Amino acid sequence: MKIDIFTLFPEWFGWLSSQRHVANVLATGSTIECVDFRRDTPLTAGQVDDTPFGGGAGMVLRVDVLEASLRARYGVDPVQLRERRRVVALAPGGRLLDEQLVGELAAEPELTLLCGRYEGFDERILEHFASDVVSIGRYVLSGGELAAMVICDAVLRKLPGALGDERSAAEESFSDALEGNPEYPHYTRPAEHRGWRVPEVLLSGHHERIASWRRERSRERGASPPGPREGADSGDTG
Ligand code: 6GU
Repeated sequence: MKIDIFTLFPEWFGWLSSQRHVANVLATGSTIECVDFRRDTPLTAGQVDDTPFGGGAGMVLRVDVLEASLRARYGVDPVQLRERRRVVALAPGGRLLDEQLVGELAAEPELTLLCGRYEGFDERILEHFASDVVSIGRYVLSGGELAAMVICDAVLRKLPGALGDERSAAEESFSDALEGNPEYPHYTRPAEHRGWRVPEVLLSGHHERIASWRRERSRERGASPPGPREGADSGDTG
């Protein structure tokens, strides 16, 4: 998979590329390349943003700047680009990233991620250049870079060679093998710590019982997602 990331902070992605499972995938021929869209701006002094029409706080990324950068990279009108490859703009109000979307993106041979900053993108970028607008949750980050890294992490670990043990991806949370449910609980040695015992079935060596116990726990977790931990301070002072 070839991932291009349009960002004002290309150096941040060096850290991502050095992480073990990402590095493993990059060693198999996948790439993460960053395009600093300040480099291709047609404006003076590296300007990429401007004040919003209608007034208000913050700055907005300009459509002409993104167009120049996409054209310089791909040599085509960016309006046509999204017919050839997914062009994903990262914005807090977009489609929520989930395992389904991660799977869709992981199936693409090439991806383009657009990272906004400031108050966000001029709407015409989303309307005319992006194939998808994606959010990683209903809260506001200072820019799309961390969201782009989340997407890269989640997508690349799906690819062959990312994980040491290929089985780890098959039965992980939200996989088809677990009917889309979260993963079952894991335990390791010691079998008892401060009186907290590992469930007996896991020590039984009985593979079918273990498998069915795990399926049940996974289903339970899917049916009732966690709230605050029992006994933990909720921070609610009433
Ligand atoms: Cl994709 N961008 C920004 N700026 N904030 C976010 C987000 C994206 N997803 C959640 N919050």
